[in-house]
Amino acid sequence: MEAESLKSTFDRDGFIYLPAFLSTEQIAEIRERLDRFIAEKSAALPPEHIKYEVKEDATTLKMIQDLQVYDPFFADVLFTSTFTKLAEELLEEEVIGKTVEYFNKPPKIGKATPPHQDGYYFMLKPMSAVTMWMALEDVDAENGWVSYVKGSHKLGMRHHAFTNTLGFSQGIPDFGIPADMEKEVFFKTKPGDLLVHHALTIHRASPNTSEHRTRKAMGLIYFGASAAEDVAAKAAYVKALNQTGP
Ligand SMILES: O=C(O)CCC(=O)C(=O)O
Repeated sequence: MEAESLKSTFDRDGFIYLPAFLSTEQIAEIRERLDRFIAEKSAALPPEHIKYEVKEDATTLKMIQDLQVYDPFFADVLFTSTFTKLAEELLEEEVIGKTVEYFNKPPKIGKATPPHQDGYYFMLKPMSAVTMWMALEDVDAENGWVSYVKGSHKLGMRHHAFTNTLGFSQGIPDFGIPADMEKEVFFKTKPGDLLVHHALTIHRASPNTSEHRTRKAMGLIYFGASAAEDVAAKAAYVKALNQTGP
């Protein structure tokens, strides 16, 4: 897809789907680096950067955040890559790479990702930010595919409330109204396929109901250089957190 039409699709739908954005070899390298990172470094990570479906059970690893802080390979992926260039094209400004994440949904117990808008966590003004989601293996309805509500980025921020999902503490409680369901698009992805969404696009992911398949993906977040912290939104969020308790 030409840069021009990528941008117009992104503006219209709030997301783009780029099949085979990375080659089989590139995905094999990322997976190998991740496996090595998990084997050698994950035990020493602070709890805010690593989460398990079952506490202290390493076989149920669900999420690692800020990989770029701990491993120069992932710093390169975030800062000096085609991902950065793509983020700049979509946001039409310089971008700041914020984080590289690893998402897994372990077989049978990998929970659904609640419907949410990343911007609710980001709290930016203007809301100039994109999230990228790269499939590291086959992902479909059985093991936790990602879905987007087409055009939802144009409708502002929906009400969010606390969820019980570790790593995704905020969700849209009234998700599921006809306007959501009619516009929801699910993505069956192969290793190397890339999804990119705007910070206001409503999205979620299904649970992993398979017996044996994992569901591995890499996430990247970029903020536009113009995006500043929305101090009022942040203060309201912190107040809500304090009222609800830990
Ligand atoms: O992989 C998932 O389950 C969800 C990822 C997600 O919410 C995101 O990339 O913003």
